[in-house]
Amino acid sequence: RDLEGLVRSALQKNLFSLQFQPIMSLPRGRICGFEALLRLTSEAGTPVSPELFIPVAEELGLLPETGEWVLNKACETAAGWPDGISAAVNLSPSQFATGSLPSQVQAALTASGLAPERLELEITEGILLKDTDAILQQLTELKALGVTIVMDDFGTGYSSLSYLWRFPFDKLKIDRSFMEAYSHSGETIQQILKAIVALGRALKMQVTIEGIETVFHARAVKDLAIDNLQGYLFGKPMADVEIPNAMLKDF
Ligand code: G
Ligand code: G
Ligand code: MN
Ligand code: NA
Repeated sequence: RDLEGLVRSALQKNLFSLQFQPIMSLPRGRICGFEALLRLTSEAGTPVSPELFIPVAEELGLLPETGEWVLNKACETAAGWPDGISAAVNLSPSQFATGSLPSQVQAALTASGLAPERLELEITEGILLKDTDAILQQLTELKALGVTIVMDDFGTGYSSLSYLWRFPFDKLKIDRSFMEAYSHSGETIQQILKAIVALGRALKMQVTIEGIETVFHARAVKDLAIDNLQGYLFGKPMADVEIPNAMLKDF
C-alpha cells in the first residue's frame, strides 16, 4: 500500500514533524507544558492523520525508531522553552519491547540538556497488557530518571483500575470521551469525574482532564480541583514556531 511506503520512507525523507498542544495548570490557569503530537506530511504536502499512520508504523515495526526520533525532537524543542514549561511525549507499546527505552530517554535528556522534571511520558493501558514484569521494570527505571509517568486515556479500556496499584503512575489523564459526553450526560459525568479525582488524590497522583473544547466544559470542571486541563479551548496542536510568545512565559 501507498501509506506503507510513505511511512517506511518518512524518517529518512524528513516527513515527520511535531506539533505541540498547551497544557494548563490550575488554579492559576497558566501554561505548564505542551503535549508533543507526531505529524506526517507526504512529499506532495498532504497531511496524513496520525490515526492512520501510527497504527501502520506500529505494524511495520517502525515505531521504536520513530518514537526515538519523537523523544529526541521533543526534548530538544522543550529545552528551548522557559524552565517552567515541560513536554509530554506519547509512547507506544513497541517502544517497550526492545528494553532500551530507559536508555533512549536518558540519551534524549542528556543530548538536549532538558531537566528530567520537564519530561512527561504518556502511556495507555494497551502498553500494560503484555509482558507486565518487563514493562514494570522499565517504568521503574524511567521513574528513577526523574521523569513523570502519565496514564493516558484513563477511564477507557478494560481494567484501568488494576493498573493503578501495579504501576508507578504520577498522573492520570482522563480520556476526552468524558467531556464529549458532558453535553448530554452532564450530571453523571460530573459524579464520575469527582470520583476519579478523589481516586487520584488518594493515590497521590495528579489529574488532567483533556478535551476541554468550550467555556461550558471549562466551567463544568472548575470546582473539581483538577491539576491540569487540556483541549482546543486553550490551544490546538501547533508547530513550535507557531507557539505565541505569550504562551512561553516562565512563571
Ligand atoms: O493529534 P492527534 O490526532 O495527534 O493524535 C492521534 C493519536 O495519536 C492520539 O492517540 C495520540 O496519543 C497518538 N500520538 C500522537 N503522537 C504520537 C507519538 O509521537 N507517538 C505515539 N505512540 N502516539 C502518538
Ligand atoms: O490519546 P491522546 O490523548 O494522546 O490524544 C491526543 C489527541 O487529542 C490529539 O489528536 C489531539 O489533537 C486531540 N485533542 C486535543 N485536544 C482536543 C479537544 O479539545 N477535542 C478533541 N476532539 N480532540 C482533542
Ligand atoms: Mn496523549
Ligand atoms: Na488521551
